[in-house]
Amino acid sequence: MRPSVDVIIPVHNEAAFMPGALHRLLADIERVAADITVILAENGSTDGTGELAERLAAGDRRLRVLRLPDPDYGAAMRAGFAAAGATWVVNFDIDYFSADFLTSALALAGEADIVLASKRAPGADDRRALLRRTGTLGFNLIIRLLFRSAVSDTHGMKLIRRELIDQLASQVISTQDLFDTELVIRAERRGARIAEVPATVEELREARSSFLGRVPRTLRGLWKIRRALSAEARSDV
Ligand SMILES: Nc1nc2c(ncn2[C@@H]2O[C@H](COP(=O)(O)OP(=O)(O)O)[C@@H](O)[C@H]2O)c(=O)[nH]1
Ligand SMILES: [Mg+2]
Repeated sequence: MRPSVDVIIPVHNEAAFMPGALHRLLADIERVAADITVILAENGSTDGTGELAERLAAGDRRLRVLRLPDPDYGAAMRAGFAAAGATWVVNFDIDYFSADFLTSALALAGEADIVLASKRAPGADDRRALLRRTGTLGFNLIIRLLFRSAVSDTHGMKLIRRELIDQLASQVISTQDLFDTELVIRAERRGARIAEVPATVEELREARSSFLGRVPRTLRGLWKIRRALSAEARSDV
């Protein structure tokens, strides 16, 4: 039987990039042996992304759109996961997705609750600039130290069993891009079965946020996650 998969893509001010990217994505996923619905989770766009997404979805049964008022990556992801009804959910960015990842991840589905696309696993091919690759390495070392995480990359595409995401998504306190990392850390703490597949990463466009500008915000966010997890551990005993 073909597995069912809901692909959640957060989108914010993507009116220029989204139509071409979606066209490619929808063509690529035809090759995947699964019943796939794409859920665009838009919030807070000021460039008409939400209206455009709704127009595109009106002409395509594989597409759904969720819209929320305020720009917030984490809130969009949470809403997307809550709306998912398929056995598996996967999260892609509009500028970073891969049908091949989905195929490899589904092949591991019998033995995993969550499959991560890793930019650092053996066999990965990370074609981004040196600064970004170094940032990914440094970030992962911090995650390992702060949270005793054993995975090689928490940030990127992932396939998650829906029962697991149903339990986890509402617990995640992080907004913005740390949402992904906190989700993976929480999955590890629960003893979820985690698998990694090596990813090929080629940026389809320049990163929109400044790398160095993100560092202090990221460190503050990680500290907040750590405090929250410690407080939860104390209230459990
Ligand atoms: N819904 C929603 N999506 C967002 C928000 N910020 C970023 N995104 C989406 O998240 C994905 C990754 O964002 P991007 O700007 O490429 O981040 P970067 O690659 O980390 O610089 C893209 O699909 C964006 O449209 C937000 O505030 N709300
Ligand atoms: Mg990007």
